[in-house]
Amino acid sequence: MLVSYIFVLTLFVTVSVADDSNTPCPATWSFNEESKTCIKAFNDKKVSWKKAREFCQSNGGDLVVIQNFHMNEFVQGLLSLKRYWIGSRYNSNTKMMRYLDGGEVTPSYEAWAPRQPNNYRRKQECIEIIRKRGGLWNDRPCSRRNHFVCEKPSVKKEQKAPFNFNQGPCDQDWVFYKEDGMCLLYKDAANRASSSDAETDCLNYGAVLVVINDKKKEDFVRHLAIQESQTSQYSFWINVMKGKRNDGPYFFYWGHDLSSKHPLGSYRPWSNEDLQNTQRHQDCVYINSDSDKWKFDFCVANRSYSYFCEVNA
Ligand SMILES: [Ca+2]
Repeated sequence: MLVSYIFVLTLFVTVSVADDSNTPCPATWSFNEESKTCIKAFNDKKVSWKKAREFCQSNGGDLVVIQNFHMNEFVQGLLSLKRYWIGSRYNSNTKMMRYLDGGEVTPSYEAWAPRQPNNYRRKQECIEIIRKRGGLWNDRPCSRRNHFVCEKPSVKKEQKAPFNFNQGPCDQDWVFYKEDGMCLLYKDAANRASSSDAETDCLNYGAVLVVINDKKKEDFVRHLAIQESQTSQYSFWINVMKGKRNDGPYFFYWGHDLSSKHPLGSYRPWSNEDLQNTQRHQDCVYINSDSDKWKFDFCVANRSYSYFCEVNA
């Protein structure tokens, strides 16, 4: 009886915590309940359909694919200007919709404005949503410039589940990583800095940039970044440096102090294409949120990422 009571209580608390969490989208993106994705209308640039798509992809998503009436209403509600590219194309000859994955199908949902799609001058294949026409669609030449609507995956709740982040013996705002007895401080996107400045900032706490010596710690830190930043775009510096002695081969070591030269452990999931480009003077290392790889970048200059400081508990 006691056991089941505890179970129910635990379940209740877990659900409450999940419901209390913020939207699973970055601050300026809107969560769509039906698609379970984050959606944003970009108002500050007008570009071709292809360029719009590239921009969305560089933000970890793609142009929005509107699947049904409710989603179309939702997207329309995000618009403040006249015309926006969306992520489907339409072939007026075959009456087929081409989606972003390249598949052509008879559309299951369409919201054409009156007398559209008209494939005017036979050059209109991309689809725009028009705010003043109640969110109805028009086919338009892909090379024309429009504002656009991007969509990207939400931060999945289950990504947060495996770890229990708590302060432990650490100071306020720091999170305890029990496995190696470290306290971690997250410096979010608002505090992004070059690797050198990040290192200096950590030194002010008597700390260093976070050391990632195995997959478990990397997972912990990634999930902490996702939770704290509320985004799936969370690249951050780690405490790895690339060095070179005279004309010798490149080597990698912990810490920014070349004299310390603690060699790296065996866990070093480099991006292969990066390893082949070690001549680029990109001597600092960050964890890229778009892949599970470590990548190189310049230590100074204007390369800014989030970062974690860490110090012994
Ligand atoms: Ca048209």
